[in-house]
Amino acid sequence: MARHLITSAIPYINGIKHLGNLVGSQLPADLYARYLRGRGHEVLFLCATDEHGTPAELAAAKAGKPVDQYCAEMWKVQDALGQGFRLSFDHFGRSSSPQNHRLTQHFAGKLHEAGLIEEVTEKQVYSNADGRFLPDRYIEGTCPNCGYDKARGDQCENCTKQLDPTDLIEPRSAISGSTDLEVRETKHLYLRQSQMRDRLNAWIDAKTDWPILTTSIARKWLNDGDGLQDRGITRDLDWGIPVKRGDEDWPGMEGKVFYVWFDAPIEYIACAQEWQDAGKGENWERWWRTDKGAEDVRYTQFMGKDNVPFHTLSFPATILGSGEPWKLVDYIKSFNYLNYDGGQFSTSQGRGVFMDQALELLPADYWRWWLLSHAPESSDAEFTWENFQAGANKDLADVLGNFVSRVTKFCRSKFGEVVPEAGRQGPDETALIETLTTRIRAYESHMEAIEVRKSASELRAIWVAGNEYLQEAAPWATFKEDPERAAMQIRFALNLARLYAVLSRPFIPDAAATLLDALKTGDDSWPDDVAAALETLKPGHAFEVPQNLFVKITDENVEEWKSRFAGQRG
Ligand code: B3M
Ligand code: ZN
Repeated sequence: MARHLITSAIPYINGIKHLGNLVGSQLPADLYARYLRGRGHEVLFLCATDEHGTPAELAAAKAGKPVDQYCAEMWKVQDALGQGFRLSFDHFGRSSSPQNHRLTQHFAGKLHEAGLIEEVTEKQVYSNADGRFLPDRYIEGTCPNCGYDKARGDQCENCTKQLDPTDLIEPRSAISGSTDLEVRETKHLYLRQSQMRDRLNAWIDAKTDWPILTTSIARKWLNDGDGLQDRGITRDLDWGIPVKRGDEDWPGMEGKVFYVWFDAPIEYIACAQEWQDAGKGENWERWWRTDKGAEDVRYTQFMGKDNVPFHTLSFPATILGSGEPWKLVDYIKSFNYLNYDGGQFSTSQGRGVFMDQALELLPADYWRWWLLSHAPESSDAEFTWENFQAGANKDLADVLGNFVSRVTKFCRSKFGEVVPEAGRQGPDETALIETLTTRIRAYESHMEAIEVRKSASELRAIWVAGNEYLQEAAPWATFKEDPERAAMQIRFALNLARLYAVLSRPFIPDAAATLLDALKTGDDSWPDDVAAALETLKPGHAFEVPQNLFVKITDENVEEWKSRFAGQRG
C-alpha cells in the first residue's frame, strides 16, 4: 500500500466550466484517485477554485457583484457541480483562503531571503481610455512567437508561450478595445527563475517516465532561453493576496497583490491545510513536507497542456527556491484539447456544453464514460453529439447494461431473485477466467500508467467478453435441456456483474453503486484472483433486478440537443 497525493489543476472561478475543462484535469484525476482507492492505497485528492487575478475581476464586474461575493457564490456552484459529476475530492478548497494567503506570503519571504526576488521598476501598459493599468488578460494582441492575433497578456493560447503584456504586438485593451495605450513606470517583484535553470534542467532530465506531451513543453521553454526569464510575480490589482514577506510588510509594495499564477499552485499545498482545518483529516504536512513523512508519497498532477509551463518551471522554481523540504511533483499527466463540433469549446464565447447543462440532460456516468474513453491524450479530440450518442449507447446500454439486464431478469424468471445453486463450472468458464485475468492485469497497468483511453478500451473489452460468454452459453437455451448447467452459467454471470461493478467504478461510480446495491453485496474487493472473485456471491444469496442501468440516447434527443447547443450560451 502506497500513499498518493493527487491534484487537479484548479479551475478559474470565472464561471461554470465546460466539458473540455472537465476532461482536461478534474475528471481523469478523479478516475485515478478512485482507481487507487479501489486498490487499497491511501489517497489525498485535492482541488480548489483559482480565485485571483483578472479573470475573477472581469467576471465579477460582468456579473455586477463585488469580487469577494462573486467568488464565494461561484465556489458553491463549482463545488455542487463537482459533486454532481462525482468528483471525489477529499477537499475542494479556495485559493483565496487565509491558509493560502499565509503560505504564499511565506514563500515570498523565503524566496526573498534566498536572494531570488528582485525589485524592478518596470514599464507597464496604461490605458488612457480605461483610466488604469492593464495587466495580463486585460490586454490582447498578436503573439510575438507564433503570430496568433488573440494572444493574451499572460500567455498565448495558441503556442502556449508565457508572455508579458508588453511583449504583444499591436496591443489593445480587452476592456474597451482601445489602442490608446501608453507605457508607464511601476515597481514590481520578479522571481529570478533564470538562476534556477540548472536545477530545473536536472530535475526534468531525471523524469524519463513522463509523458512526452509534458516534457516536450517543459524542455521547449527551458532550453529556448527566454522561457526561463525572470518573471513578475506582483500586479497592480485590488483583488488578490497582498504582497508581504512572511508577516512583514514589503516596503514599496503597498497596495499590490501577488500574480495569480504565483499563488494558484501554492494553493495545492494550502488546500491540504484547509482539508485539515475543516476537520477532514490531520497531519497535512505528512503529505507535503519531505521532513515530515512525505518522502514516501507519490505526487501526481493533472492538467491541460497550456498549464504545463507553470507546473514544470514556475512552481518548481518556487518550491526549490524556498530552500525548504516541500514535496515536488513526481508525475505530470497533461492533456490536449477537446474540441466541440468543429470548433473550440469557449468559456468567453459560451460555445459548447457546460457542466451544469450536461447534468440537466443526462446523469454523470454517461458524460464520464464518453469523456474519459475519448480523452484528448495523444492528440486533440472532438465532441460531436453523434459520437457521444454512439459511444454511450453502444458501450453502456448495449454492452454493460444489456448484460446486467439479461442475466438478472433471466435469473428472476427461472430461479427467483437468488443466486442459483446447482451445476459446476466447465471449460468455457475456465477459458473466460483466463481471458479476464489477462485483460484485468492489462487494465491495471494502463490505469497505473494513467493511460486513460487504453484503460477505457480494456474495460470495454472486459464487458464485451462477458457478453460474448453469455451469448455462447445461452442459458435460456441450456435451461431446456440442462437446467443445472444453466443455473451454473447464471451464477457465474451474476458474479461477473459484481466484478464489473468493482472494475468499472472509477469510470461510472453511480452505475457501479446501483449494481452493487441490487446485488446486495458490500464486497467491493479488487479481483486479484479472478476465479475467486467470481465465486463471491454464493448460492442462495438474494439480489434484486436493478432498474435499467442506462437508457439509450435517441435520435430525437440528439436532434434536440444539437439545435439547443448550436448557438452561444445565453
Ligand atoms: N486556473 C488555469 C486553468 O484553469 C488555471 C490553473 C491553475 S493550476 C494551479 O486552466
Ligand atoms: Zn503564440
